[in-house]
Amino acid sequence: MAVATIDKKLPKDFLWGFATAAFQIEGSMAADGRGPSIWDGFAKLPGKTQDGKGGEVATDSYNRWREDVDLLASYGVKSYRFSISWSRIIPLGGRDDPINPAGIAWYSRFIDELLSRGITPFVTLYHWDLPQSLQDRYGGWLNKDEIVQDYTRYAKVCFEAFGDRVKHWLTMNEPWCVAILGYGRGVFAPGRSSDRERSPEGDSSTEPWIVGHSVILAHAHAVKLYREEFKPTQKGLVGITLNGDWAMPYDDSPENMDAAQHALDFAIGWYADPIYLGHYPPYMREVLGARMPDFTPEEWALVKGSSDFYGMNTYTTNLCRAGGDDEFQGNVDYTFTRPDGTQLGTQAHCAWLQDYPDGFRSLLNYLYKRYKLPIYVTENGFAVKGENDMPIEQAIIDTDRVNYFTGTTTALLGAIHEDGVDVRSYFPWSFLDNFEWADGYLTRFGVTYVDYETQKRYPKASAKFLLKVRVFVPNFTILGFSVSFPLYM
Ligand code: GBH
Repeated sequence: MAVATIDKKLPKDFLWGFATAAFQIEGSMAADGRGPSIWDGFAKLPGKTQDGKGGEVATDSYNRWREDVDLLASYGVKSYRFSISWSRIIPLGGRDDPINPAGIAWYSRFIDELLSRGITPFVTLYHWDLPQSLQDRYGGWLNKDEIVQDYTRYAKVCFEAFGDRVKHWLTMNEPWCVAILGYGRGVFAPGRSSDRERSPEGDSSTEPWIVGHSVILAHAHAVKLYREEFKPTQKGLVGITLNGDWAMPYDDSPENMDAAQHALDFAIGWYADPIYLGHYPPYMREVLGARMPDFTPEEWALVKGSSDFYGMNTYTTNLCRAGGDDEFQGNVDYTFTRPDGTQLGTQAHCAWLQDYPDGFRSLLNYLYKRYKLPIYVTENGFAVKGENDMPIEQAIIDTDRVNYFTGTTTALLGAIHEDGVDVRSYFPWSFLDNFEWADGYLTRFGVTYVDYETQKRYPKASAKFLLKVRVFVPNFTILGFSVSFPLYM
């Protein structure tokens, strides 16, 4: 590990804090006039979540918001990334549907509370919880013309209501997941897929690409609106955040070197190339042909340059081998097992996640070189294997997560100070253990342990690691346990 970088701190105006999303923490699905979202019903269908549980209670943050802000403040964060629930603001979702003043009032008060504690709100407009009524009326993201207008109106209502205080906006969280997991694999709401055991309808060969297309356009229209009508007075930044993990060739054979780039094209380039460079990755067109919807020249003009920064969510690194028939990964095979049989890193609770900090640094370099914009890291995190089965006092000594964050923050400092990458924020996922989508509550990503019986919050050892990176606190105590970070001593 690059120990030499640890005497350098994060830049002074660097935004760091923790991230969450509305559906994963709020609960109170019927409170104050909220309308249903596509995740409300989907999570309750048999077999959709591992524990059969949905978002009814989650971490009860709709009620416990004061306590949550107190806890955030105690962690010393500068910023907090959260999302707004569309169906709390416009319960039926559509451009002619009524606005819900109670929903606006809730977020408004929450934002005021953050600001009064010196915490900068970093707001996601769409983190997967589409109003159910838009799905029912016209198929949600499948219907480009309708959804673009409805989403843009929702964004407008938010800019109007909160933009005097919110200066960092994310239009969308991880459109790859919206399209591929929602309409390809069918594991996320609305759960459409060609797999008839999973879904009564859907076409995984066409729908994900249509959905991705709609998401890009909706994003671009909202950004245009912000820049024209709000930015001149509100002076904020607006962008999109994309998921994407580093792709490393399995070995140095030419086909596996190509495979790594193909993986990046399908995971990241699908969205980032249009938005930052103004074209689709040629390899995607080659694989998808006419299934890839194109933009008109007017649309291309709107899409290109439609993000003020690169929003980066990243968790792991995949070793990439040519071949396989997983089109959603660009027909690239992923593994964590090196040719010599060793593992890339520490295995997380989720099969898709291993700890590999060098990959985080490589990805930062790749994105900065290719897209040439400041990078905001808006998610990064780790779920400790078996954490949910441990007694609380053991779970909160989350050594694998501390190691993970030690690695990524060291890589972050290296990228900033040694490689010259312009990184402006770092938001570990997540502030709290929460509703982990198809995993239900069995997978815990939080730096705060949530006891779902009592809703009591317990800071884990990882909770204050960033404060340490910033000011080098030698060690600290949580619930009577002394926690130390050897790397920084
Ligand atoms: C983030 O996605 C989400 O933004 C956040 O809401 C979530 O809680 C957090 O991660 C932790 O999971 O094996 O084909 O199903 C992370 C990006 C991309 C990671 C898809 C899991 C699984 C691919 N995710 N990936 S697949």
